Amino acid sequence: MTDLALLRLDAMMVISVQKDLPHLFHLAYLLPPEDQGHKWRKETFRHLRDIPYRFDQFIKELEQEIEQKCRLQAVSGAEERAILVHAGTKGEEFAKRSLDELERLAETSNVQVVDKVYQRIRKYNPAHLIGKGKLKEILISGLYLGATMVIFDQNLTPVQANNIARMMDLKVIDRTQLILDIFARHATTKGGKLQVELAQLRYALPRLVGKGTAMSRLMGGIGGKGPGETKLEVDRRRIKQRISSLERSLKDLSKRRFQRRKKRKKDRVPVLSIIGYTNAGKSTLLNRLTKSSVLVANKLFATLDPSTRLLFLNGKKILLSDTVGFIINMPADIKLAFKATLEELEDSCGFIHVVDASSPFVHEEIEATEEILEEIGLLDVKRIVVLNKCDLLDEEGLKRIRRIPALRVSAKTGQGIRNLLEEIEQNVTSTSSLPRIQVTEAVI
Ligand SMILES: Nc1nc2c(ncn2[C@@H]2O[C@H](COP(=O)(O)OP(=O)(O)OP(=O)(O)O)[C@@H](O)[C@H]2O)c(=O)[nH]1
Ligand SMILES: [Mg+2]
Repeated sequence: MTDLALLRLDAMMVISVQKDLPHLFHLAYLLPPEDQGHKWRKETFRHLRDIPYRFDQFIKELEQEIEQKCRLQAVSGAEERAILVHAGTKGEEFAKRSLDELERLAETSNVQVVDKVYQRIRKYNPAHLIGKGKLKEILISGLYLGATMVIFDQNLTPVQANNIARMMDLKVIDRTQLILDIFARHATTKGGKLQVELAQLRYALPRLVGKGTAMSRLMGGIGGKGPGETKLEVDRRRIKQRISSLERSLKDLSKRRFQRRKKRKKDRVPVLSIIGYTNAGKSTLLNRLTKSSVLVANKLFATLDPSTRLLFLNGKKILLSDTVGFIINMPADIKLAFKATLEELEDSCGFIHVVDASSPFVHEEIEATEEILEEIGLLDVKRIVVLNKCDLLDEEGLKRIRRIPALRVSAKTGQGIRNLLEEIEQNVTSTSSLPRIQVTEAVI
């Protein structure tokens, strides 16, 4: 069946032979895509004359039907067409949510999603994550839908990634690589770019097993972006050298940031960091509070480089710092790309935790943010929780957030901002006099 798909054959026939004579005729062909249906059919006949089709006509009709059902409107500007795959243990609702988020991530990276596949599994297969049968199915529907890549919601080990890429004949990436790709697109400062490149190379290194096609399929990135085809064709040694040199440059930058923060500390200007789930409206809130114009976009991970703005509150100076958003299942390798943000967080006397009140997953998003804070040891930092986008709430939304103890605001309309400013003022007065964390030099 894989050959049928990979070799672009209309049909295949296997004739078994017994005592030098044809015995059975097995005919296999691909079926037009149906939602839950089978992707292929196999029929067995005793005699050739039993085959009830006129072959040329049969194939022509089949091809027409396949083409009709597959004709998807290509999204203009999309660089790739991808099938998303979630293989999980947590049930359908979780999978659906996670796939929706993966789709938003893909779209942010200019990838058109042509299909989403969910497979419930009890145990991950160490060699290729999910069963070979399912992979073949994905491969065939990829062919139908003109997919150019498969994106796995689960992170793949180097072994899994290589095996799957070999089987698929399509580009194969995972969630981490997708997020790193977005980071690479969105980073603007020198430091941000270096950090993302370092994270990409560290992720790529154990996955480079040779110079075969499997490698370029794994490493090509989206539309050839990412670490870049040529860069990845250099051998492991050169990558390792590049990693060391990136680490050195980043250390220098980190030192400089450290000096800047030390000075800030000396000036005793308190820093409040605006944190929260990606796309919650952190940058919009920063702009609203400080009348500035930091980039705002309806995209995941629009902000990648922390930017700091000064806020005057009744003559008092406060620094507000915009940060990179968090996401559920933040892969460990991504955290490297967050270095500057993490340093900024460690230095803050408090956080403004912005929550998208209009998200159907508002509770999960709060939880994800708190989990990450706990992981990086900053859960005890004083937080002002702000439910943003309240202008978008309908009745159901209002019900959902009823019990969340937080300020209700809209960074867009300005609703509730006065209350927030008061809250900030009170908090900063009570905390800024006791610097929370000793500034220490960060090590990469
Ligand atoms: N309706 C409404 N939209 C908002 C509000 N605040 C932000 N938005 C929109 O939400 C989207 C994301 O806003 P950003 O400020 O970029 O969000 P962010 O949290 O900085 O996102 P990242 O930097 O990508 O993590 C943009 O399209 C904003 O216009 C609000 O109060 N109401
Ligand atoms: Mg932002």
